[in-house]
Amino acid sequence: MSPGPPIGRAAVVVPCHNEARRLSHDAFAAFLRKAEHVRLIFVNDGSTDDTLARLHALSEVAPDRVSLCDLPTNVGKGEAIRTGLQRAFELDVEYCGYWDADLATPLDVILDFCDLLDAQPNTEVIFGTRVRLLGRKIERRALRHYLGRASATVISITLGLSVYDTQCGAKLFRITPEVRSLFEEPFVSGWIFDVEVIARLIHARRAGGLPPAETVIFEQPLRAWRDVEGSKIGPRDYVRAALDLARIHRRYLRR
Ligand SMILES: Nc1nc2c(ncn2[C@@H]2O[C@H](COP(=O)(O)OP(=O)(O)OP(=O)(O)O)[C@@H](O)[C@H]2O)c(=O)[nH]1
Ligand SMILES: [Mg+2]
Repeated sequence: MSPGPPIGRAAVVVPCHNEARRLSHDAFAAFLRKAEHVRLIFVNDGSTDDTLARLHALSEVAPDRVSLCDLPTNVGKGEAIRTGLQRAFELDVEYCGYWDADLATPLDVILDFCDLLDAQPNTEVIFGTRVRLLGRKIERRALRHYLGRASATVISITLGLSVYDTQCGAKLFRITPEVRSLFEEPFVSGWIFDVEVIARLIHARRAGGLPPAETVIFEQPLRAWRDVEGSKIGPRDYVRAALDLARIHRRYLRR
């Protein structure tokens, strides 16, 4: 018997660490009502505030389309997302991804990304990209913008890939064996695990003699993105990111 079309289009993981204050019940509820073919997988990552109670309330909006993973201790964003994606891979959906809980990128963009993957069969990965083009609404603090641009330049050189924005928390993947394999092993990096995902893709494609990573990654400039108060990223994360980048290079990219 043929398996038939998948029952859902996408399952999107939302990592949450102490997000009780920032989590917008109304925005998530409205999206769930509208996007009937999208499932949300919330991962509560050892929060010590009311995040879990807020997530339970949200799951009642659409119990069949909201999953909740509750991790007793904090494992960090990358590992939380990896845990959520393992759950996504078990679902009957075509696409999976992850989205920041602060909704810096509006949820509706998930639907645009689904349409892009539908229209571009060779694309495996869509990255939301914060480019301050005229006519877009990219509201980012100046310091974060310039630090972001400097980091992106160093990351691009290290990866040997001119990727504009690795750190935007809005990404969607086509579920293929290759994409699953990117999330099989724990990450060696922290905050810049997204860079490690790309490095794994580059490494796997080189090892398999496949066309390079840039043939399957598509960066999509966002129409709107806003800096939401309460970011957990601080100066120490930049230092750790530099060390992690060196580790990523040693592990996946040294020829
Ligand atoms: N699971 C988990 N998620 C985290 C952790 N730290 C941050 N996050 C999540 O990562 C997402 C983005 O967090 P932010 O603190 O806004 O950081 P950011 O978006 O990378 O950085 P900004 O550009 O400053 O917004 C949110 O969904 C957070 O809940 C963590 O330790 N564990
Ligand atoms: Mg944020």
